[in-house]
Amino acid sequence: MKFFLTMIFILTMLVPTTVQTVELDSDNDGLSDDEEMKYYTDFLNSDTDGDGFFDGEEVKNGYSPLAGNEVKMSQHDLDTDGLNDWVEGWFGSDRGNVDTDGDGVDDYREVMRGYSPTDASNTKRFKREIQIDLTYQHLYYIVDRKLKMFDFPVSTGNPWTPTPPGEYEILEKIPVKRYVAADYDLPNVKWNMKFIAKGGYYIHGSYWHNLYGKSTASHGCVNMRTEDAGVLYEYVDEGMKVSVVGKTPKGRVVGS
Ligand SMILES: [Ca+2]
Ligand SMILES: [Ca+2]
Ligand SMILES: [Ca+2]
Ligand SMILES: [Ca+2]
Repeated sequence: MKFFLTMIFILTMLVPTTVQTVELDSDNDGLSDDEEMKYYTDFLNSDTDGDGFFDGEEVKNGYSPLAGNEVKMSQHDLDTDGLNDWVEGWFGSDRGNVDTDGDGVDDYREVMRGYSPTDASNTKRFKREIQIDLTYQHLYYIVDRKLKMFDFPVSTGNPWTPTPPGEYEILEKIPVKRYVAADYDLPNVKWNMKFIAKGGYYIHGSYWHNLYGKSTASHGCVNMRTEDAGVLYEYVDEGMKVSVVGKTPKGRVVGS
């Protein structure tokens, strides 16, 4: 019996006791001291930016605790690396360091190319896709399924030569191309990204109109401002998914 009780005693000693961790919030503003480090706020000042709202309250409602009144996290970029403070939170990167994982590539560039900004081994990848919205005549560059990292106005195919809705992928990238048909000859067209083989449908820069985001304009290709196409071209890889959604406006103009 004595042996038995001793065994129970020893076993009881081996069971770990639950440790209650209380996160320290020195200035009692709703953000723990640890969290204040992540937001670069003052852990001894409940209202770091002095706009009348507590740091914790601002963060909870999506506002920047650093940038004064009415500035959202998504409108503030502490380290000016191109990823706003909200997106840095999404990826868990350091809001005050342009190269969180120290692999020599900026957080922004990593995210835009589908790499994790917090993983120097670069084994973790994020999905990227291009979505072309015929209804609104816009093109989105989407990272990690949800984040619209780019939103460019475009002009897709006219109602009589529409860009066909569907799921495609980038087949080829060509820096400069000449488009020739019976009724047009367009040389020096920059930043061409082929996405439908049959018929030769491309996303490309265009210099002969300024209807982007307002009206359709093409024989089926997706026209962009040349500078926008150049920015997109930099991050697009062959094999990247392209989805064409929505409906071509019946009367060319958005909303018609
Ligand atoms: Ca605090
Ligand atoms: Ca504040
Ligand atoms: Ca940033
Ligand atoms: Ca990096």
